[in-house]
Amino acid sequence: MHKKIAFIGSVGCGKTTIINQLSSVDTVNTDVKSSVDIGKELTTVGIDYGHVALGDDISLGLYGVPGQRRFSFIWDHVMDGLWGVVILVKHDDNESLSELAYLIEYFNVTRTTPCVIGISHSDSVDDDSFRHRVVEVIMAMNLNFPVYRVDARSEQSATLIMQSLIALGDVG
Ligand SMILES: Nc1nc2c(ncn2[C@@H]2O[C@H](COP(=O)(O)OP(=O)(O)O)[C@@H](O)[C@H]2O)c(=O)[nH]1
Ligand SMILES: [Mg+2]
Repeated sequence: MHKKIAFIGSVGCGKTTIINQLSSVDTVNTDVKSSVDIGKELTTVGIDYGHVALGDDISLGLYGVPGQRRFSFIWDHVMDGLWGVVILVKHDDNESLSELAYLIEYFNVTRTTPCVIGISHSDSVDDDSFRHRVVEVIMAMNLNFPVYRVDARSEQSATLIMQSLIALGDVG
């Protein structure tokens, strides 16, 4: 059984990083130099793809999609047959927070969708107030998902996200 998981979130929130961290095969990345200033040199124009095997019969396909709305035609491809969603929000980034509701709606995330939210770039932060703001956004949409502070570069965070998602989806 192959399950498709989308990694979504605004530019620079760590989608490419966490997929590289998780994937058991070499990932496919399509980062190129951005033509507009987005605060970092490389941006993903296509999708990132990674893969995780769970035992013999379940595999997870990890699809990272570009954060910018002008690439939403790629989101439509990834949405087809989607099983779960990981949303990354960059810590203390209001733009990233304001994209959250839009992405949840666009990707048709409902109460029954396995979904986990990670707040990235929060590794040196000791304050939970931004996380509470994220929780408020999803509760206002009548949704309730785990919201963790993560470091997308760390194996521990990546594993936490995937294990939560798998538990929510009751896989295995
Ligand atoms: N400190 C820190 N850096 C991160 C974290 N997540 C990503 N980064 C760094 O932020 C940059 C952008 O990450 P990237 O994965 O390309 O973001 P994407 O646009 O969502 O694919 C890279 O230099 C990452 O190493 C995090 O949780 N903490
Ligand atoms: Mg990327």
